Amino acid sequence: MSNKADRSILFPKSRFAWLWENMAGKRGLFVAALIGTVVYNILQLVVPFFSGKLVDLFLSLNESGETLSENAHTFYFFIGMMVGLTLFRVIVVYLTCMAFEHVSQSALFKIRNFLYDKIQRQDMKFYSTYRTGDLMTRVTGDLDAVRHNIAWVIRSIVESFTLFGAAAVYFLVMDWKLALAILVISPLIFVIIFRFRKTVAPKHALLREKLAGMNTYAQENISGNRVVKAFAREDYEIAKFDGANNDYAQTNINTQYTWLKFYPYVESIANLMPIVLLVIGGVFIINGDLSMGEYVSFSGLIWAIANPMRQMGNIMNEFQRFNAASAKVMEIYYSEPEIVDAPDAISHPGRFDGSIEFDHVSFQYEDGNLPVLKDVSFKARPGETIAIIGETGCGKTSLIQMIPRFYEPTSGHVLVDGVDVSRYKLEDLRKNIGLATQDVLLYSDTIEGNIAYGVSHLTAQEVVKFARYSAAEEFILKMPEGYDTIVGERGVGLSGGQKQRISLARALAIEPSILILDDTTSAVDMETEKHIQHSLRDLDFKCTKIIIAQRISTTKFADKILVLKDGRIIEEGSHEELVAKGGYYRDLVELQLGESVEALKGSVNIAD
Ligand code: DUT
Ligand code: MG
Repeated sequence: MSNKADRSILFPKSRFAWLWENMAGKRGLFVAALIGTVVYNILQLVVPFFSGKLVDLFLSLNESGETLSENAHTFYFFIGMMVGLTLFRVIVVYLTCMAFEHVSQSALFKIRNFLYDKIQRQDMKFYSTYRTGDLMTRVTGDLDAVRHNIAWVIRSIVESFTLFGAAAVYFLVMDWKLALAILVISPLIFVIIFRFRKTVAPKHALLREKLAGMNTYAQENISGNRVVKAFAREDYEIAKFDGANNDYAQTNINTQYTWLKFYPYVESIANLMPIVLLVIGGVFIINGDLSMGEYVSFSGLIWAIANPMRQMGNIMNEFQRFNAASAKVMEIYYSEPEIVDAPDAISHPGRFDGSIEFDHVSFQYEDGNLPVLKDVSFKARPGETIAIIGETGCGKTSLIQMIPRFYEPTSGHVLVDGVDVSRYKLEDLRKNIGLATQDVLLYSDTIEGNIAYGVSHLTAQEVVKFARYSAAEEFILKMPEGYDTIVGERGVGLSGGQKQRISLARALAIEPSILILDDTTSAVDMETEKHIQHSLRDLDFKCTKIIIAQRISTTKFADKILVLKDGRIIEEGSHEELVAKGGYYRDLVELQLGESVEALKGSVNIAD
């Protein structure tokens, strides 16, 4: 919480400078809309002005004994002005509304695209920091509060100040003594509004957190629906969401009620004005200091002083909502991924040879308190297959994530083709690495589209080739529409092993110089796995393979096996060497193959 507050201080621009920046291209229109707002609010004063003139005209007729028809042109002039200017005002109001809407939508569009771009380009740390529901809130609700600020809040502020200012000037010009008597009350409003702002600001910040929390619940539940169903926890989840929803509603009510505490004071002050006018204005008329017409103008305009004051609470409320929301949006807007291209990054558009070296690599997650990798060193020559094995949580996934530079070592270096990976352009490096992750995610697309994800120009024959490599062809052809079958959100409709095979085909399809498979065959049967092993050895492109596996049948054929324990390499060598050595790996072989060590020794021909 505190570091987020710190971050808001670090924004390189103020909120309004930021809005202005994002109005680029529409700034002229925005300024025109602001001027329009000033104009139509000044015009609001015109009708009461001419009513006053009319009243004075009638009264002067009474006194001079002239008839209205003798003064018809003045009468029609006043009426004509009132009608004409009112029509003009309506047109200006219409155009300004359109302009504000246009500018705000355009800024919204711009910021939203920018944010999406930003989010796409973030590093792994970002994704483990921000919850999906929270990010979704930022690009939807928060952004709408920002838009609302342009379309309504800024406009209302200008409107209120113009009305108030114009009315005040008009009053002062007409009769400064009466004007002062009325206006002297208004500064009180600012004291109240200021206190209101202090009370309501933290409530809006809280409200915004509650909204994000509720969205996170909803998002997690909807994407995790299968777990909910499996554990028959629907009622529990519904209750949990109800709780969050209720909490949000209560906070919302509480925030809205805040104004109610201040409202009576503001309303009393606003209502005091007509009374002052009545009393003091009456005295002025009696003394002959004020004409009846002027009195009518005054009373016809008293709302122009009182309403902006009443409106202040609303505006302040919305402004605080904007404040809370814009801080959230700007936090993402100005966030920078830590893992980026070095200023003098090496361009390497072609293939890599594929040699990999870990040079005393240690690593710890920023939010973790224990090192995950400790002094890991090994080498893979181009085209070699390295298998990594080790108990769950020992750091296998963390290790391979250093190669495409998803994370950076806390100390030590990861080298590809003899160059530290941090020296390459990220895109060049990653384009050369085919990765099938442990947690398979398929897009809502056809099977063909999923396989060709990394290479959009892949031909149908090539898609089939890679599906064959990954032993996926057989089941794909059995699907209702073969390669054109749409696999649903997160691959619903496919078995775990089927998803893994599509993910393997997707990784192979980019013909990477380095192929990384993180437990990719864990869910396929032995027979299928054998097929995959076979094709991996006979790929028609050269490729270094790093294979994380739990099965001896997978690791057996590797050029080198690394046994990882608690982030350290405890054994390293070929299958035969490790079996002969007798350690963790041999125990594992025994466990999995159920053979005696003696028999094993015989089968692999290792002389003691
Ligand atoms: N860890 C974190 N933060 C993360 C990911 C992992 O602190 O974002 C911790 C959990 C674990 C250690 O790092 O204690 C190693 O995790 P890793 O995922 O590398 O383990 P693994 O060997 O891949 O385990 P598994 O076989 O279960 O996939
Ligand atoms: Mg893992």
